[in-house]
Amino acid sequence: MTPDRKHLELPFFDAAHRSLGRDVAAWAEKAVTTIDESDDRAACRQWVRALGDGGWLRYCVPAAFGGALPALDSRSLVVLRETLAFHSPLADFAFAMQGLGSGAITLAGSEAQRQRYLPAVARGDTIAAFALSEPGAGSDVAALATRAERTADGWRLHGEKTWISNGGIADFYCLFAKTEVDAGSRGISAFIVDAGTPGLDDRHALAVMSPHPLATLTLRECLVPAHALLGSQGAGFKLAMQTLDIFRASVAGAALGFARRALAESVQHARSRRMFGGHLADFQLTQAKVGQMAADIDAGALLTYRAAWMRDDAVRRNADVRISSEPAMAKMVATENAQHVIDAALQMHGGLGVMVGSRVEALYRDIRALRIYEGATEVQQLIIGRHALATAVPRADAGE
Ligand code: COS
Repeated sequence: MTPDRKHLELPFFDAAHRSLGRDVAAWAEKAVTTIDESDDRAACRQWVRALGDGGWLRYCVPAAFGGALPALDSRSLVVLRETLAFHSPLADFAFAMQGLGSGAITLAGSEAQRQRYLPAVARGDTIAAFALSEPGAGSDVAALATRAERTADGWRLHGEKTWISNGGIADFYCLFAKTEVDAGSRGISAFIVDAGTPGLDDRHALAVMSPHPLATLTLRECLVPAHALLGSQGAGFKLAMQTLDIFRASVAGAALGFARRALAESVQHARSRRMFGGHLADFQLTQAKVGQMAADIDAGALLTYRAAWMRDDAVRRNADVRISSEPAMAKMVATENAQHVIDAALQMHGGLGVMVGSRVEALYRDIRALRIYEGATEVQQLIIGRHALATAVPRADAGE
């Protein structure tokens, strides 16, 4: 099944995005037939290898460190994730984690850290992970409790991280810990922790409804060198937020890929399924449902492409502006709408839709986590609402 690419004609995109969309679609259509996804960990390793060999992971890092473009390009990330997600949620996951897991190094790493980690991520030689969440700190990042204490020649890490994507298969973790306990969000710092560091246990795998590599990490007397500190001490919270600001629009891209696949499956089914002397597609009920699905997808798509374009435009202008509200809107609307679209697709498939192994049944499970990870819908509402309250133009008669 080939994804519709008409949206790439929109003015948010340029010629390079259009050819990227065409090329990755052709590649993914073939690659998906070569990878056995029955074991999610083995499949993710294979996808990272294949994505590296195909050159697609070069979009996860800047050109100076083996990347495809001078800076991370949000629209390319969206196009790639949308297309990969259409074909394989695991391929999308493997791609996305290379970007999210190394994003903090791209943003704040020293020259030595960037040289050491980024080219290998772009080649697919190493697997990256982003370790922020904890049992007691998911949405409330400032509440994280993992401690990093100074030693004579580095840092001692102690605590627990959980729901860490690529946990157990990653070669390194960009990990966030408190360096000052009472300083709230200003007391958090980032570290690069290599897998295999004594005191880091990443073997506790977590099983989830849409299987992908996920684990709890335990840090006990985990000693890392001074040069493992990523960015400045105390700047970890902002670094995590800046990384998420980039990748949230791409989560929306993945949701669009899932939703477009569900719509394509539904259209195919409605045209071929015979019912009451005609086809399912002949009924107004079906036409109305498909109409709603298409409009829901486009609403999410326009917000997603706007968010990605805004960031790329700011990078192009070298403008020092924070773009948080628009990616938050994109992620919230695209993932919530995709859930509705996929639910409608499953309903339209009737009994076939709940058969384990059917495409819409898998999508129904795949989409759910996207409304939670990288900031739940409620967190996005908070970000959007705070921004609207802070930036609203005061009424002339309000006496403000
Ligand atoms: N970029 C740069 N700086 C940012 C920022 C951003 N996107 N967001 C917040 N900051 C800064 C603020 O400006 C503030 O700076 P000062 O201390 O200088 O004033 C500081 O960071 C604290 O910000 P804020 O007060 O908004 O923090 P909160 O504790 O209220 O938390 C939310 C804000 C809830 C939005 C944040 O914790 C969040 O995004 N949570 C979800 C995390 C998430 O996505 N988890 C999933 C993990 S990956 S699967």
